[in-house]
Amino acid sequence: MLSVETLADDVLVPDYDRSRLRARILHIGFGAFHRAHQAVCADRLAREQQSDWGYIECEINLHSTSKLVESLRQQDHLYTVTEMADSGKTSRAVGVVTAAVDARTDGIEAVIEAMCQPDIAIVSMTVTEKGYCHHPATGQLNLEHPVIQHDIAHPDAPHSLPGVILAAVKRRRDRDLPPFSVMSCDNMPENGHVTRNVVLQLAEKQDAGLADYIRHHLTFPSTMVDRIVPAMTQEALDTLGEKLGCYDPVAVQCEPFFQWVIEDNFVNGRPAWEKAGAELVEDVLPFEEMKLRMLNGSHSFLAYLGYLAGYQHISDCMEDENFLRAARKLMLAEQAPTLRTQNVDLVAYADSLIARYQNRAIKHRTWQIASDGTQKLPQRWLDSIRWHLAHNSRFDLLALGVAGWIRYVGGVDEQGNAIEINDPLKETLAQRVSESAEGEARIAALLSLQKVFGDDLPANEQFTARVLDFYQQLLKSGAKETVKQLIVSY
Ligand code: NAI
Ligand code: CS2
Repeated sequence: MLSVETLADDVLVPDYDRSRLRARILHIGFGAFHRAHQAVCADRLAREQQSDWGYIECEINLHSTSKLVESLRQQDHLYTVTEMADSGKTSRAVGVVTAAVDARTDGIEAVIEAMCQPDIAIVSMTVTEKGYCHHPATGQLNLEHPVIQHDIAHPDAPHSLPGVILAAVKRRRDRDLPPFSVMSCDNMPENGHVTRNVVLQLAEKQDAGLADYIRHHLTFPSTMVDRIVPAMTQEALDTLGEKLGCYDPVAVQCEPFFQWVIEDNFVNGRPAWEKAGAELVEDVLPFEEMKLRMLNGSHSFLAYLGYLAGYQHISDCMEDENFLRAARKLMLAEQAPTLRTQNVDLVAYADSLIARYQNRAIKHRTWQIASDGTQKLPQRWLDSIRWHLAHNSRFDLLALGVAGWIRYVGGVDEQGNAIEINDPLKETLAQRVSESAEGEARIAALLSLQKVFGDDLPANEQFTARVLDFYQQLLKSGAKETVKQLIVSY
């Protein structure tokens, strides 16, 4: 357990008066990313700007087995973040969390009540793409989703993110409390619009008056978030404990890089995030698109092809010259032309991404990034593919990515070992794989997943033929050779 007294001397500890903090932000999803990103920003503000913006951390995921909230409470809501560079490591204990609630142990009612504390001005979240219960291809709420069906029937005891937000908004309205802003920090294009959409669509099913209130009183600022934060392993926690001077079960490790672009649209105040490295802008979309397509798009490419090639981590992929060149080419030749970004040097951006991927001090598993592909592919690859089809331009690396994903969700690697597929549509994927013959039929079975590929892409022969070509090559020559053959002639 972490305690300030036993922390090593080189760990930065909160030097501000923690009792001055007011819990004004409630965050849903106490995952690795939030701990290393938004919470660190608030910690810097408290330390350097005497900010009093504190956090209540909440978990609403009833299927999780995580004991993080329990551990956090046991250590006075303190935990450490360690920035890892090839040149060295720096650790800090984050002190801005004032309380934590877990719906599994405390009940969802405790979460809703926490959201109704009068001081709460912002509800933010990192719940992964699937937490929004939307159709990834359209951004619309998935009304057939079991938790959404549950929340339509039980609005006062919700299980989903949109349901929990609605229950809190309703209660605050009925108690005449000021509204809060709702800020998504997940990797989705226009994440604020997606959140607003799912919340409003659920409200329409529950209480049209509430939907109207939300339209008039709440805002849903969009954000672009960036910092590579790999999932912790037991081994990483143990090794880190030696450096920290005590074992911290809530610890995270991350790269030194930090970027946060926020749409400046808050109804009830906000911290001065710009004083701790964030950018407040009118329109986040160009930033989100650039990051999602160039960073996340190349990440997913490396995840599927790299995993198949036997590379465990992103930094291992970077040691294969063909993979490095393929990732950079994908960014610059196939993603950059599709962007609306202005006044950004995209070549410099691509080079900075490659340098970040080469950081061997962080162990970012290809398997981790490969998870939830059905939720990630539309914004990372498929919109760009549509752009190329409309402009009649080359999209070979994107098509190879899709072929790699299909090969990956086939569930067996190039050595014949089972792949552990992690995806909310896992059963559907497995069924389509088992009911289709290897080759053309497999491609057709997976590309016809309308929730992911829409109606247009499966019907486009140029697209399906390209994917099939690469898929056959992957079966014949394997991922390493296929990437090599494509990149040497590109
Ligand atoms: P994590 O696995 O450590 O945490 C995921 C969090 O989401 C947990 O709190 C979990 O309980 C919650 N969650 C999962 N499914 C949910 C559901 N259906 N309903 C409600 N809550 C649910 O993952 P991590 O690393 O914190 O990443 C979370 C998200 O943050 C990513 O999906 C991405 O959108 C964003 N992000 C992550 C980065 C990273 O490098 N890890 C960087 C940039 C953004
Ligand atoms: C990764 C991202 O897991 C993934 O899908 O591509 O989480 C990536 O690490 C972050 O977006 C970097 O900011």
